Amino acid sequence: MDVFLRNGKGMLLAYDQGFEHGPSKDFNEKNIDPNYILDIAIKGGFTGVVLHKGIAERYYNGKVPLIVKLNGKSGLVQGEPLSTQVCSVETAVNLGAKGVGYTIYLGSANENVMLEEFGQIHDEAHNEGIPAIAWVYPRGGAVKNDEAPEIVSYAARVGLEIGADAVKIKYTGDSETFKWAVKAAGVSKVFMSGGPKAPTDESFLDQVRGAMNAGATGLAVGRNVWQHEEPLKIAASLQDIIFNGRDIAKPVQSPVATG
Ligand code: FBP
Repeated sequence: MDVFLRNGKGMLLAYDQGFEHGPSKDFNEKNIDPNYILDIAIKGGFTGVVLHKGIAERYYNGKVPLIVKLNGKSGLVQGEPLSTQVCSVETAVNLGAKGVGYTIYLGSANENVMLEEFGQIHDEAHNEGIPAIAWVYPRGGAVKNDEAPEIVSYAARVGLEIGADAVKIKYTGDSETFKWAVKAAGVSKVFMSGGPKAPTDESFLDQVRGAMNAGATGLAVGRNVWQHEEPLKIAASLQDIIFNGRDIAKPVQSPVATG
């Protein structure tokens, strides 16, 4: 994971929501353009950018280390979630990827398909000498609350057990419970997932402080940055927390739901 870290910490910019959510509710005139996001990735000091192959192929400029997302599903589908592979490790590497990402909907009736596919891409990625990063999102009828500490720590643990070099998990709402998730992840590096845009900058930054205080390696964020009116301003605050540890020891006053 070193290629995605600065002083052992990482800040990844995720831009796969056009596929996952569609080009309406998340997007505006500016952030619908992939060039806008790549510019934020560079100027905002991100240590990695996450793209699907179609955008990587046509827009990626090589300036920030690339993670190609290997699976995806649209937001149109109903029922137990299943996200299957849409890009090979080989194609990702040819596009310049220094890592690959894959989402597993843990707890879904279809989790077996995703766990099996991740096992394959993990081996292929390691044969290419690049990390395999698992987005482990508990979801489906069996999962009542995907931010409950015991569910998030379960996701983190599965990340370790399937060999993920890094695991991307939701915040539990407070630093104390997130510490257990980080412990459960063992040597798999933990990245907190951003989630929908928080009501205020401070409420989002508090979540990030809480995650870093708990020992997370960093943050993988999309909407809270590129939906922001001043993305570089929020990115600067994030850098200060993630790389400089600014105020991470400050107790997080009230748990903030990530939505
Ligand atoms: P955000 O910071 O915008 O939440 O992005 C992180 C991410 O994991 C994306 O990679 C992915 O598209 C999205 O969240 C999935 O969102 P949802 O939880 O709604 O499926």
